[in-house]
Amino acid sequence: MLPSLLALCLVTASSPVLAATAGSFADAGDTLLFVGNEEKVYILDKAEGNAAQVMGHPAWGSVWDMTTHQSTVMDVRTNVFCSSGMHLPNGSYVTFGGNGAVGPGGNLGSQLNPGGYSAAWDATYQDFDGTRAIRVLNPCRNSDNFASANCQWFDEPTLLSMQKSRWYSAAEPTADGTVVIIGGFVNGGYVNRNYPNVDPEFEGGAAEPTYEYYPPTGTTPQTFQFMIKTSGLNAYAHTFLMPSGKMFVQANLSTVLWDHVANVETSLPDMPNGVARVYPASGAVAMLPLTPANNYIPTVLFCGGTDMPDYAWGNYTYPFINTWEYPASKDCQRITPEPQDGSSPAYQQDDDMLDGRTMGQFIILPTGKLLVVNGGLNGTAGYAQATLVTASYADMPFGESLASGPVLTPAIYDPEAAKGSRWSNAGLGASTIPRLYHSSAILLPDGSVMIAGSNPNVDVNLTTIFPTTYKAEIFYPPYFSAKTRPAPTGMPKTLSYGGNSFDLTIPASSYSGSANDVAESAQVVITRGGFTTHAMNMGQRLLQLNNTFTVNKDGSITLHVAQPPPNANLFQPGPAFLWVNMNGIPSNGTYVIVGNGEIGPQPTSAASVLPESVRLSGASGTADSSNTSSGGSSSGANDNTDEEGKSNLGTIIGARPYFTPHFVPP
Ligand SMILES: *[C@@H]1O[C@H](CO)[C@@H](O)[C@H](O)[C@H]1NC(C)=O
Ligand SMILES: *[C@@H]1O[C@H](CO)[C@@H](O)[C@H](O)[C@H]1NC(C)=O
Ligand SMILES: *[C@@H]1O[C@H](CO)[C@@H](O)[C@H](O)[C@H]1NC(C)=O
Ligand SMILES: *[C@@H]1O[C@H](CO)[C@@H](O)[C@H](O)[C@H]1NC(C)=O
Ligand SMILES: *[C@@H]1O[C@H](CO)[C@@H](O)[C@H](O)[C@H]1NC(C)=O
Ligand SMILES: *[C@@H]1O[C@H](CO)[C@@H](O)[C@H](O)[C@H]1NC(C)=O
Ligand SMILES: *[C@@H]1O[C@H](CO)[C@@H](O)[C@H](O)[C@H]1NC(C)=O
Ligand SMILES: *[C@@H]1O[C@H](CO)[C@@H](O)[C@H](O)[C@H]1NC(C)=O
Ligand SMILES: [Cu+2]
Repeated sequence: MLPSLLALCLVTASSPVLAATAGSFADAGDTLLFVGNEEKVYILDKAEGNAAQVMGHPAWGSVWDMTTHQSTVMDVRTNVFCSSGMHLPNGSYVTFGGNGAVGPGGNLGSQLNPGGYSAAWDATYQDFDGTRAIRVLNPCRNSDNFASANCQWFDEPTLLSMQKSRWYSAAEPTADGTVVIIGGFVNGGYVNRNYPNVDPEFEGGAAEPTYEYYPPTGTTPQTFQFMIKTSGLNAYAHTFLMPSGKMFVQANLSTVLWDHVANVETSLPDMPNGVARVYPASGAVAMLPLTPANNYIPTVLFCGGTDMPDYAWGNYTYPFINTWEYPASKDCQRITPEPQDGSSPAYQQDDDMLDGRTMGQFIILPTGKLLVVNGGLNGTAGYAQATLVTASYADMPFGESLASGPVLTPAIYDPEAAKGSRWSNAGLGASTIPRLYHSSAILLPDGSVMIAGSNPNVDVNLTTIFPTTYKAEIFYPPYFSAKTRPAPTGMPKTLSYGGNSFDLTIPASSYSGSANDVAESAQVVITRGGFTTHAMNMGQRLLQLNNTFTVNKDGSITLHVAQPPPNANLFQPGPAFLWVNMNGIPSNGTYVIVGNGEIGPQPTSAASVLPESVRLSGASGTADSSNTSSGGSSSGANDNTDEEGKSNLGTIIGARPYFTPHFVPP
C-alpha cells in the first residue's frame, strides 16, 4: 500500500522513540532519563515538535530539580532518539547513537546524507544526525554554574563520535569503567529484517553486528557473531556483566555468555516458551539483588514480552498481524548464568506476572523487591501507520500504537518469597495514564519512582488515543506509609572494592521496637538506577553490603558495614545511592561514588573483616510505629498541580503521586 520510500521514511521517523525517564516533565514524549545526583534528573527526548523551545528550536533535553520540581530546557544538538546510555566512573553520563536528523512528521531532515537514506540536518527542528553521536553530561548541582559548558551537554560529533552508526545499541560498562557499545540498527524500523525480500544491500534495514568502546580505542570494530545470528530481533540486546567479566547477552530467543576481550562466545540455552524479550517485544528484565546470602552470584529475571510467531514480526516496514490484538506474555524466567555449584546454567520457570505486559519495566527498589510498572496487555512496542492486514491508518484503532490495553496497576515481585507467591499488587493504586511506547521509570533518592513518557507516535500528537504524554507521575511504594524512616548518619561519599569497613549510626528516634530485632533486620544496600529508556534501565543493579551491628545503651544502633566485594565486575565503578533498610523500611539514598572515579583498573583490597555483632537487651527505638495516612517523607510532588498542556519544558508538568498505597497526600 505504501510506496517503499514513504514506508522507509515513516519507519525512520516512527520508530521507537527514546524512552524518557524520570523527570517527565520535559517532553516526556519519548524519553531517556537518568538521575544525575541527589538534586537533578536529566531528561532527553527525540527531536520532535515539542512546544518548549531552546535556542530557537524545539527542545529535546531538560534537567529537572527534585526539590523544586522545576525543569529547565537544555540544548542537545543531535537527535538522541533511541540511543543507549551509561554512567562513567566519575559520575558523568554518556549516550550513544540515535537517529538521523528528522523534521516534522518524522520525515527525513532537509539536508540528506549521501545515499539519501538518512539526513545530516533539518532546517525546521535544527537537529543534527545522531547516529554516531557520543554525548557527555557532567551532572551539576544548584551550587554549580549551570550556564558553564561543564554543566551542559557535550555533543560535538565532529570531535567525538562512534565509528559505526547505531540505533538501539546496547551499552554495558566493564570493571574498569569502559563501556562496550554493542550492535544496533544502521537505521530504524519495526524489526531489523527485509522480509520476504532479501536484499543484503538494503541500507535502512541493516543490522550493525559489531561492537566498539567508550572511550574510543581507535581499533576497528569487531563483529560479535551473536548479533548476526539474532539480527532480526536484537535491538537493545539485554546485557549484564557477570562476576567473571564475561557478559550475559540475550536477544531473539538466543542467549550467550560473551568474553568481549577475546571475542569468544559460549551458547546458553534458548529462552523457553518462544517468548521474545528485546525491543519491540520489550519484556521487563532485571538482575536480582546481589547479596551476601546468594554469595553475589547474579540471577537475571525476564518477565513478559511476546510469543508472537515468526511470521507476525513482519519486517522493517511493519508487523504482518494486528499486534494490538495479540496478547502479551505473562511468562517469567530466571537464569543464573554463572552458577558456582558446578551445574549448567538453565532457564527456570518463575511465577507468571499478574498481567501480561509488553513494555513492562522493572525498578529495583532499595528493599530488594522489584516493582513492575507501565506497558500494555496486547501487542508490542514500536509504531507504524499500517500493518500488512490493516493497510489504512484510518482503520488502526489505536492510532500509530502497536500496543493496546495499558496496564495501569503496578505489581511487586519479591525474589525471596516462595515460588507461587512472588507477585502481589495488594494495596497498590492504579494510574490513570497509559504508559506505552517510549515510557520510562527510575528510582529517586527518596525511594519514590518517577514515571514518564509514552508517545507511540511519529511526532507530537496530543489528540490521538495514546497521545504524546508530557505528564510525569511519582509512584510511592508501600514503605511511604511508614511515619518514620531510618535516618542513618555517617554515610560515606565513596566506596572501595574491599578494604576497611565503615560505621553508620541509626538513632533511636528513627525506628521503633526492640533494638536487637531491628538491628538484625538491617540491610545496607547500594542501588544504581541506570539510564532508562524504552522500558529498560541500562546498568540497573542492587548490591547489598555485608554488615554486623552493635546495639548501644541509648537505643542507637551502629552498623559495621563492609565495602563492596573486591571484584568490580559485581558493581562497576561509578555513581550509586547508599541506603539502609530497617524492618523493610528504607532510609533516603545518599549519593556515593563506587571505585576511584577514574576509567581504568580499579584498586582492590581484601574483603572487609567485620566485628562480631553486639546485642543489648532492653534497648529500643523511640519512633512512632504507626503508619501515616496523610503525608510522609515524600519529596512534595503532591503539591504540584496538574499543569498538563503547558508543554513547557521549564515547568513541571503534572508530577503528582498516583500510586498511594496507604498514603493519601494532604
Ligand atoms: C568524567 O569522565 C569523562 C570521561 O573521561 C569526561 O569526559 C568528563 O569530563 C569527566 N567529568 C568530569 C566532571 O570531570
Ligand atoms: C515488508 O513486507 C511488505 C509486504 O510483503 C513488503 O511490501 C515490503 O516491501 C517489505 N519491506 C521490506 C523492507 O522488506
Ligand atoms: C529469531 O530467530 C529465529 C531463529 O534464528 C529466526 O527464525 C527468526 O526469524 C528470528 N526472528 C526475527 C523477528 O527475526
Ligand atoms: C559477611 O560477614 C560475616 C560476618 O563477618 C561473615 O561471616 C560472612 O562470611 C560475610 N559474608 C560474605 C558473603 O562476605
Ligand atoms: C493524531 O492522531 C490522530 C488519530 O490517530 C490522527 O487522525 C491525526 O492526524 C494525528 N495528528 C497528527 C498531528 O499527526
Ligand atoms: C487484546 O487482545 C485480545 C485477544 O485478541 C482481545 O480480546 C482484546 O480485546 C484486546 N484488548 C484490547 C484493549 O484491544
Ligand atoms: C504499616 O504499613 C506497612 C506497609 O503496608 C505494613 O506492613 C504494616 O503492617 C503497617 N503497620 C501498622 C502498624 O499498621
Ligand atoms: C528524605 O528526603 C526528603 C527530601 O527528599 C526529606 O523531606 C526527608 O526528611 C528525608 N527523610 C529522612 C528520613 O531523612
Ligand atoms: Cu524508540
